[in-house]
Amino acid sequence: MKRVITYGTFDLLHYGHINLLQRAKQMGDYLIVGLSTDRFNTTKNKRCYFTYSQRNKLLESIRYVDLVIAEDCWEQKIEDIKYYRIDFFVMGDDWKGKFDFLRDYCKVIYLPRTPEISTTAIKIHLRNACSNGSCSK
Ligand code: C2G
Repeated sequence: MKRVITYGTFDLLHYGHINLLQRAKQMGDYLIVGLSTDRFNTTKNKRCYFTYSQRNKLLESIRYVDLVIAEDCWEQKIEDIKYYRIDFFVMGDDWKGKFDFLRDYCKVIYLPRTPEISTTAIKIHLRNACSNGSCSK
């Protein structure tokens, strides 16, 4: 059984996230997602719309995802890879090079991001729509 892991915040879940998770799962047979906790997100300077438990619920509903674990710090990845006997570490290529040190423990793969969508873009679009009165309340 080939085991894959990826990490992220996955706030305001969108099809760019799903594209990543789908391709990550295709690398093997079992996909683990390290989901950033609310506390860890503050260190990433990310303010989430959904809480950890809400984001966890969404991720666990995705058929590509087999297990969700908490990502609470940058330093846990090596231990996670050892503990879960990971074969592939997969991230979007906005992280290209940042996790090459994990090559000592498993294969590291960076996949092309889905370019036109992001959680930040969604927030900006909605903020602009609401400020010019075009969002229905
Ligand atoms: N992603 C993507 N295409 C997008 C948006 C995101 O492929 N349009 C990918 C990212 O490259 C990442 C994953 O989806 O691999 C999750 O993205 P985020 O939730 O933004 O995660 P991030 O804040 O980058 O946290 O330790 C790693 C960090 O936790 C990653």
